[in-house]
Amino acid sequence: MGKTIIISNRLPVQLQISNGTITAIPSVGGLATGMKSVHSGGDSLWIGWSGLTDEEIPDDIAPKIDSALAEHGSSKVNLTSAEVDGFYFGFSNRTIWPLFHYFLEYSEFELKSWEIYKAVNQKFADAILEKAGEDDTIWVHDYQLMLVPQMVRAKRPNISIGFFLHIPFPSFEIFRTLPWRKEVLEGLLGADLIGFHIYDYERHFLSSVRRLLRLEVSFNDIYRDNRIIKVDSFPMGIDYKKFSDAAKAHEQNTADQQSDLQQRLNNHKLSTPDAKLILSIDRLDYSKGIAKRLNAFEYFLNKYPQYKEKVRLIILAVPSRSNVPQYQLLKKEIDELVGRINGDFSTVSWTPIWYFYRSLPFHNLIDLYTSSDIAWLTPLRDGMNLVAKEYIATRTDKTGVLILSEMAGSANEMNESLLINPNNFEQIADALYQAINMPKEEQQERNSHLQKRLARYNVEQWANDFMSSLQAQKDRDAANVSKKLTEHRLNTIVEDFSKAKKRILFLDYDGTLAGFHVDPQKAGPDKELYQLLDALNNQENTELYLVSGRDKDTFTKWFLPKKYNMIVEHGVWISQNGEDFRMLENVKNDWMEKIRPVLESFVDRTPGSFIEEKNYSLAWHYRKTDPDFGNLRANELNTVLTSLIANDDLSVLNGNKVMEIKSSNVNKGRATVRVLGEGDYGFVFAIGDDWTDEFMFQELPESTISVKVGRQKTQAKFYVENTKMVRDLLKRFLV
Ligand code: GDG
Repeated sequence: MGKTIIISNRLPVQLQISNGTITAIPSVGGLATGMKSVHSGGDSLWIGWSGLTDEEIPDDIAPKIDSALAEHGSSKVNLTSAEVDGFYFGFSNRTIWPLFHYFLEYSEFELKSWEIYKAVNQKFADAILEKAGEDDTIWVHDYQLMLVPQMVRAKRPNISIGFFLHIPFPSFEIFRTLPWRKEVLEGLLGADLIGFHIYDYERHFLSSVRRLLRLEVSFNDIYRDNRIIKVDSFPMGIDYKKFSDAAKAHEQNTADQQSDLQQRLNNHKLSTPDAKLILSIDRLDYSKGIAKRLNAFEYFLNKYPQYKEKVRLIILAVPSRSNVPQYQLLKKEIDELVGRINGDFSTVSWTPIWYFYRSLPFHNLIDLYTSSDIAWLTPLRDGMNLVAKEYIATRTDKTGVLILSEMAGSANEMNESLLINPNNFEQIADALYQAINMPKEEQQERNSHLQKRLARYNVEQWANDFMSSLQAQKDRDAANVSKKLTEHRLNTIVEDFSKAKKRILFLDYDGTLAGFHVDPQKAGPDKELYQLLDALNNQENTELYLVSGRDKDTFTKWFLPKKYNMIVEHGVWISQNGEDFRMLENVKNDWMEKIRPVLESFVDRTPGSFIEEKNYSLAWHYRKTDPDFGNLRANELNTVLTSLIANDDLSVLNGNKVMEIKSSNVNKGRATVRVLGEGDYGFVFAIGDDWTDEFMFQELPESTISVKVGRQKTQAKFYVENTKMVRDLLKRFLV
């Protein structure tokens, strides 16, 4: 069992330097807590930036930092201040953060910051590579490190890598605007498991992968080269016990144990016993919708003036990224709004808004949560929003109302709260009204459901769930390896090949000998392939057959001069020793008149699709269409054709992004078996990549060495990963 390596931008410890000595204090954030079960003892390591740039660390202190961090199972990545600027304040927070939160207009696409982002990601990857063993499990966190999985994978193809994104993954329409969109996707796809908070982000990600990389996606599995990458949602929880225990302890505090803030809150309650406290806590970030919330509060006071002097809004805005210009502007806007609203509405005994721009210690956070009647959280976009969960966890008597934006990931699991659209002031004002007037019993009823759920799926559960899913992915991988054509198995096959007196090789063309091309007519053989096939064809006692669904004219042009044996159109035609094609099966094609117009109507209505007409079959190709739309249309066509061809001796073959209609008694299996009957072969080999090749794998004799290209469900005995491996394998038959 290897160790677990956690990687995040920041380490879960804060460094303090004073008088030449270093202290590392563990942080108490949600992630650090959640990882406790994963990051414990000597079998785990956390890699990240310490928060101090190289310039800020005096030379004589550097080694001391390493040992201080090592005591907390941590190891640092060194960053210069220029790197922090380009990577963190630049690309991460001026490009990805706004883009992924749908603030397209704030996103800056600067080549220089992208270059620094790449270089810093490489630094993190190198730090992992330096520490990681083959059996280790790597868990990479968040949007600052999206290229790390592939960078590690490139050097350690078999290591287990998980990635979790803490922020939303935006819709394809937003994501596609990023100039480096493919690189980012490819970076992430280095992982074995990619986790998001909610299904919507997962769905957006899969859609981008299919559209931009054109990869095959089946449910939540992505097929890429030789690997299957799993995508799933894991809604992050909180350390429920910590918050509920803190709230319980808080209740027991005697008057002199109470904080100044708590005493102020108590005074407020005493002076206006029927007034409600409304709480809003966020990092000061435009995604959190603080300015809009203030405007909505003003709207509420105007719509329901009876609540003037009866409500008080406490805003805690925690300073964040204050050297990014948008954040400075936002700060100014909020300061002004608070000033104006307080100026407009205050009375001698009442200020509607209490505004704190600072970070408060944990016990003050508990003061606020436990004293507020309503938590009002209205982000415009939020990956999850843990504050909502924390508020509910501190409500020991189950009272309190949560008003939550439906744009927060947590809204998915917190249906019992009052969900609002943060742009709808009318709805927000009414929700505040409802919250103020909600009977206690109803509050308790709603919160008891929420509390049960949050207590069960806490942050530890979340982390364990992710880790076991990553482990399951590793096991699934291992289970598949039994069919992989390993070096050892290949040696035995080559030995059998050499011993056999007569050998026959059935080779599919597209997707096997040559890669796919969006335009099939352009996917002609390359020089290297001709050389390989020539050499195989010239082998003593070896018969080579190209077995393809392609039309005979194309193969005549490409291969007839080479005198390779060929079976085309799935077995309608055969050519041996350079002779012209002759019919292998007696088939008709008069049905085409009926089917062609149907396919044409699909082509007209499905941009990017086209018909390939062969002598005895018709194929509708949809590789170039929008992937979702293409699949939808393929299903539709399937239904139409099934009823149309019911009385004909026809069948529909669903290939790789192609549907082919042809005579039922023609297939590659039947054709190859007929050829096999013409001789006595001691070694039979068949290789192919798609569904139509399965006929060969099924119908050829049991002793056949059958090989599938790509790791998919198959009747073949072995698989190889891609067309390059096919060529390498065939070269082994050259003696
Ligand atoms: C990102 C995603 C996702 C806040 N003020 C103080 C304070 N806090 C603590 C809260 C809470 C945390 O900070 C904030 O977490 P959120 O989830 O609300 O928001 P982000 O910081 O934007 O986090 C977010 C999260 O990652 C996890 O995946 O939910 O969507 O944006 O725990 O309690 N803590 C203290 N003083 C404060 O003044 N001590």
